Amino acid sequence: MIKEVNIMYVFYGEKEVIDKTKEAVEKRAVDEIRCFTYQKGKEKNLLDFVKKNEHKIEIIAYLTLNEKELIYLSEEVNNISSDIYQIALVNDTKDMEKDHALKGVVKKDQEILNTLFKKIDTHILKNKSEKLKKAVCSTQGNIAIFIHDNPDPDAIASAVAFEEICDAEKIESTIFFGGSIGHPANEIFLENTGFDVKNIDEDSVSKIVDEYQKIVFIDFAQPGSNNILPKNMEPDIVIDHHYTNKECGAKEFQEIRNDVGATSTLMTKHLQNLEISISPLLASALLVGIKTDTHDYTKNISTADYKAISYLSSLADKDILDILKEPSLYPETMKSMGIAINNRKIEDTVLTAFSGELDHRDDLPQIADFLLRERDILTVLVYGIIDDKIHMSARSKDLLTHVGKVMKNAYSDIGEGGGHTHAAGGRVPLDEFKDKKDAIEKIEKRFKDEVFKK
Ligand SMILES: [Mn+2]
Repeated sequence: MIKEVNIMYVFYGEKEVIDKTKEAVEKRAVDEIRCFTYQKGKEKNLLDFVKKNEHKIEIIAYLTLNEKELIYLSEEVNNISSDIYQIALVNDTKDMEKDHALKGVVKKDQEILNTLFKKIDTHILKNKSEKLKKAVCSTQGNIAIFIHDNPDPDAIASAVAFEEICDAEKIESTIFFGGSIGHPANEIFLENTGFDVKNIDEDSVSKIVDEYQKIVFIDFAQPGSNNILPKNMEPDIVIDHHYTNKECGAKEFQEIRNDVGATSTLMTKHLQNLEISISPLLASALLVGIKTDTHDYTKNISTADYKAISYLSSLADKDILDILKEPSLYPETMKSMGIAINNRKIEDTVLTAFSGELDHRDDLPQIADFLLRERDILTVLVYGIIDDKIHMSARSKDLLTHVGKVMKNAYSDIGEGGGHTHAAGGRVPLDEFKDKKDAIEKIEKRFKDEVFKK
């Protein structure tokens, strides 16, 4: 198992500080937090704990201890292991800075917790990158980097960033994914970047797992769901930003941070910490990764993402970025868009449009996004025929309309419908209707009835 990051708090009295600290630390990038009440005369218990768990403890933060206790404990801990990062809240930093055992001191009456955590964060992130490098370096062969099925710019750019770390350490690596490339925008991203990622089928997975010495998961953590790997696969390294309550069982290194918007943010930080240069192409690709995963910087975006964006912006190439940001559209998508524009019907702020027979299901959201840009339009439904079904995509910027609920209420009795507040989808089998004309009428009526019901 990998060495855990533990923060151990030694505290003494002042309950309010402790509660606040616990709250703040829970949002942090630490895997485990232990809190200890310091009691006078019981120092030995604490030190025994440190001795026993020495290999697991990375950080000790001392809160609300007096200076004498602090100096004594930090020196004793330092004797046990000088690798433990010790940090303390103190009344006066001047006296404490002389002390060698403490690596960081923060004056108590300053913006205490923020400063304390900034120091802890910096330490954790730097250390994380070093640990990642070690896990890469110790490879006795090749590394297989897996990304999820139908990979998006975030997964692709992050995997390429991981490859850069392998290259820097002269370790051979290959990027693999299953399924298809899916969304046309992702296919175009791949074409335009020219990144080398290999599409594989299930039959070749076991061969790859045998041949490669280390297995890396990028932008996903659970084998067997939305990726080509078998459920029982144990990865060596995992880097992801999706929330999970399951243990992914990484053997050497794992970083699962759902407090950031994209894996690209995590990879940018690692490249930065390890002083690996980022090419204009990769910087542009990582920027697009953050942009798409945060829905144009509106969803789950954090300070860490903004920091990565500002770092990458100075390295990216404007022309490449323009191409990657606004990927060109397929001729078939343009054709369907034209049909939808001609067929659009507007009632109040609601636009509905039939886009004919479609080649790709993924055309619909792109057409819906485009139609939502028409002046005075707040809600859009676009639908088209693929094989024996009507597929639909809906969008809304009307604050009173939850378009996911609209789709669910309008269609779940004859097909499927659902989604989020602003974006949703659905499908209904064609044989629910008499003919195409009947289908068009009923699909639109059901949608409008639901939207106007509010
Ligand atoms: Mn992602």
